Amino acid sequence: FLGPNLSILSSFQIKLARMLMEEGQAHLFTNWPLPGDKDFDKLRFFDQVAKLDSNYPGGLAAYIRNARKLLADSKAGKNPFTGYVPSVPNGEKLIYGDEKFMQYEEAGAKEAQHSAFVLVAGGLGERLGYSGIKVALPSETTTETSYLQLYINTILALQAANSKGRSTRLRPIPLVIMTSDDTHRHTVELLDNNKNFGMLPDQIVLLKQEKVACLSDNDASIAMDPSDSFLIQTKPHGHGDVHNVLFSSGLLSRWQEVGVKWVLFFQDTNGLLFKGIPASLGVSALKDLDVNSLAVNRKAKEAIGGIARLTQDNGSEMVINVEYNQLDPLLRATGHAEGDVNDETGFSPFPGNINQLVLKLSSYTEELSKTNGAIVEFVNPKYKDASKTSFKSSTRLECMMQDYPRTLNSSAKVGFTVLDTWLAYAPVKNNPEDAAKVPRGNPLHSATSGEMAIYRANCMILQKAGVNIEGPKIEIYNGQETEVWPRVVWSPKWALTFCDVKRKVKGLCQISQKSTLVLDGDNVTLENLVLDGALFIRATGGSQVNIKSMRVFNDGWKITPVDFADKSYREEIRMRGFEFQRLGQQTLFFDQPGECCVSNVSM
Ligand code: UPG
Repeated sequence: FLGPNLSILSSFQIKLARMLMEEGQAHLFTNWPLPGDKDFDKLRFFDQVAKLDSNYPGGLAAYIRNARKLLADSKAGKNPFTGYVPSVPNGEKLIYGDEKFMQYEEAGAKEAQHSAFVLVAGGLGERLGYSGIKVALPSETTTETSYLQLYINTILALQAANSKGRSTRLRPIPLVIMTSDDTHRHTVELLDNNKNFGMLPDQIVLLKQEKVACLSDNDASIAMDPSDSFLIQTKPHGHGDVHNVLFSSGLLSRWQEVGVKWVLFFQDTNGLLFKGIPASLGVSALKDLDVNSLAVNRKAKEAIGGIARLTQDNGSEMVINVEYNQLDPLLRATGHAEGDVNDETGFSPFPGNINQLVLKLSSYTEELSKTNGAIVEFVNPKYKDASKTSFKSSTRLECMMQDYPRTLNSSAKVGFTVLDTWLAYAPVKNNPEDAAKVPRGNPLHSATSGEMAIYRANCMILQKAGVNIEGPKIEIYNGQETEVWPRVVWSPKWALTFCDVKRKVKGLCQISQKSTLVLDGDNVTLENLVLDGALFIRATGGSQVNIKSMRVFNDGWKITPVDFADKSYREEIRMRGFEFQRLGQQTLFFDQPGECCVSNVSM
């Protein structure tokens, strides 16, 4: 079939060509020019085939076969959950700040030292439409801490908390970031320009996911790029790639050797994510779970997956995420005529998957060794018509990281932990225009709501610790109605758990609505602080600061609206619809070791 072209190919390339022929891909070679003509392009083609082959568990042949099967199922109208009946599963529901919560937090904060963290950050964030990478966005604009910096600061703070009082240095907690062609270079630059935000160079590993071949028909014929007849068209395979890239990197076995027990997966923009992690890790550890998915209450039909128990006729069952577009039809098809609806609590009975997973490393490694890093995939072709014989545009296989438990056998301990939404989940996914259209009462998931959620969570935590906080104002930014609480931000060094907060806030503290409070440093305690304005406290270099009976009054940082369309503002500000006007502030900076008490001061 390649005729005289065989002479320009290596034996490996000939093997790849044979494989493609055997897998029904002869169309790729029709009209290949004679040797001497476009030889460089032909080799370029085989380089790409070799890459696609090596990046997929089982190689390109396995990809084509899996695609053919999934395309046939899709044509026949079989969904992955055909034959399963959904019901509401039992999981651990935590109430922030109660005894049980604090026990789990204490256990989890310690377990963090035996964990590895994995951030999936290969997504383009098309719905958000931000021109940069999402992890570089400020999580809030009071301190301008980016998401990546916040995540790294928190992991370092967990490490520091575990090292306290020990004579030997503990092993650095590893962080893996999965990038893609769309995000890799910018992620490297962000880390380089900021000296890894304080992490050691070998503490962070970047693993890049690769795209997969596009398919043009139900026979899984590989599609060529319309603008380059020697380039296979490719598209992202989804965040589920994280399991394959981790498995192939060899990191899992290295982690096991050095005593890592848990792997925590998380996503690119959730400023609250680490607030629920210690307690959830505690749940995994104390219940010895193989899989623990973090979840929040979810409005029916909200665009986050629902966690459901799925039972088959033969009694076998699994607890798994069912994507929001599948849950409603599945319920309707199994006797729930109304589909996914809110119950008397005002939420769907199926908790919302926030895609933060805690996996037990030993069983995770064992399972991926069986599958060679592969997890369950799906295909979602857009058909031209009801005959389902041709597609509007090429398709490809996809996979989602939360589908990992689908191949586990029934003896695996798969659970989930439900946390309060205000505490644990505020992603930034929607652009201002789309967020403004979200029906009232449903989460906006915009840069505006993502930032305001951080202030709200911190205020609510302080309230639970006994601080008197003036309630929020309702304001509209970028057409989105939002609760504006006092802008309270603390660095992870100041507090990682509710216990930390309770230890550091004493007496009668009061914070007015117009206030901004930023706390940075692991040894700052507040006692009888009255704040009506902006106050920044930073303690470094071993200083131990006790603020006692301090009253701070100034004009503070005023929030002023910014129009999304006003290009005179930078994008990060425009997209949230407000900025701070710094009218007045008090800054206290301590950098000398030893105790320092600020008492009976009014400023
Ligand atoms: N991502 C990758 N590679 C990809 C695609 C995405 O790394 O090929 C990353 C992305 O950067 C982000 C994460 O994966 O960090 C999730 O992507 P996103 O587009 O935000 O996810 P959704 O499609 O909104 O949904 C996921 C889960 C869903 C869950 C929701 C919670 O599929 O079940 O409810 O996240 O935020």
